[in-house]
Amino acid sequence: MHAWPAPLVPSLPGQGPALSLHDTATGGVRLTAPGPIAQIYVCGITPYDATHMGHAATYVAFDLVQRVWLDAGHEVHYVQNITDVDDPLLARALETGDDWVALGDRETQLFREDMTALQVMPPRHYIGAVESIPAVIRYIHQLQAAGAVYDLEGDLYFRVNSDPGFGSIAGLTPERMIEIFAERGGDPDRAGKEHPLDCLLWLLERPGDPSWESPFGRGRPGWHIECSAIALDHLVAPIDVQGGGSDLAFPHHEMGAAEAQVATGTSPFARHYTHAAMVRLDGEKMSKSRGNLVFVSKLRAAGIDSAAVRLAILAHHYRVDWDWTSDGLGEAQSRLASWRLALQSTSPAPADHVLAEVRARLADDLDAPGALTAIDRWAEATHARASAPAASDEGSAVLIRDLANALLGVLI
Ligand code: 5CA
Ligand code: ZN
Repeated sequence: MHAWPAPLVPSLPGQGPALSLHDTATGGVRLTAPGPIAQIYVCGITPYDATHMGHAATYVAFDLVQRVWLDAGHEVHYVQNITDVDDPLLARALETGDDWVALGDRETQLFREDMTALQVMPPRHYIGAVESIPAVIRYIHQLQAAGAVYDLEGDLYFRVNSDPGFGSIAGLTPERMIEIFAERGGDPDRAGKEHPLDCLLWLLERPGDPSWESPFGRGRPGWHIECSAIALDHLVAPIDVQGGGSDLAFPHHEMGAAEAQVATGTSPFARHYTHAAMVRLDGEKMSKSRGNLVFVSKLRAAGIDSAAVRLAILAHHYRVDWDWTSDGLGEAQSRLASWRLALQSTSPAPADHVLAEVRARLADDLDAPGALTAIDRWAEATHARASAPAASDEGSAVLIRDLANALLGVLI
């Protein structure tokens, strides 16, 4: 699939520091240590509805990872999937009478437009589940060769315990794993499974469902193997970061990593498993299944500046759950107006230390709120000069504009 156009990223003087990032598996913040090429895989959308603020916040968080790495001098290989065939997409198409392909194409295109408006840098490879079926088949063969697969009435299951590391990412008790697996698309109670947590690799054709030819019979891939196969097909394990929202830590990332580790014999699959917090509306997780959604495209259609939407997201640390509110958007709009006014000042305050501060804040586990505060202070100092003009520092306004754009993706 094609991704979306890359925003222009201005170059900044010097180089940023190495990025420290939270890792769910170890429960702490650690330095990322990519080679010249940093490798990241971030789980993409299931395109049965438009991009909501929760999706936007997750992709903005990982966009910061890409921007900080680029600023630190790395080349970044970023891969993202589109779950363009899966139960929720097929169910929605059935409900609305849409063709499931047309529905997926339409929502994926809207997502591209939303990401473009939000200045999210595109992945280098943007890969659909359907187009990755040959890769899925290859990795299922590798899992079979490792003795990690069994057949249940034509469906193929992965033995999660064939990976000795299974369970070490989310760190849940067996009871919690089974509970959450059932809530998030799993089938712990299916009769005949060797272990309740074993997960589907290949689902034999069901009447009315789309299906593809394979050596295992006509059918379609399971969810977790889709992401493992796409990641392994375009990146080299171990990758630096596996990312997504916190709702993916278990079972998706746990099971996907186990599959990748058994298929390649390389462990870990990722050095960091990093998860963005959940965005809520009125205290409830924003989710397509609940329907409590604020769409990026609706805000755009209402004429809201996407830079303000991005600032409203960045005002929250990516690891703290938060509520989307119109007050929060209003604050972001005021902040943007204040920054824009300061940029037009005839005597902007000095800015060299702001670059160092924004870099330091972002490199410290993506402290975007701290980075915004550093620019706020510069804007306040500039506003204060308006009443008591000081020697002008014209280059500083250009530097602020460029660093807000390059590091935060905010077009002032
Ligand atoms: N296609 C799968 C991943 S392979 C999927 O989870 N799709 S999704 O459309 O449901 O979600 C896309 C991304 O947005 C995922 O990383 C998910 O964790 C994240 N996400 C979903 N809801 C929220 C929310 N309310 N807040 C923050 N992130 C969210
Ligand atoms: Zn995924």
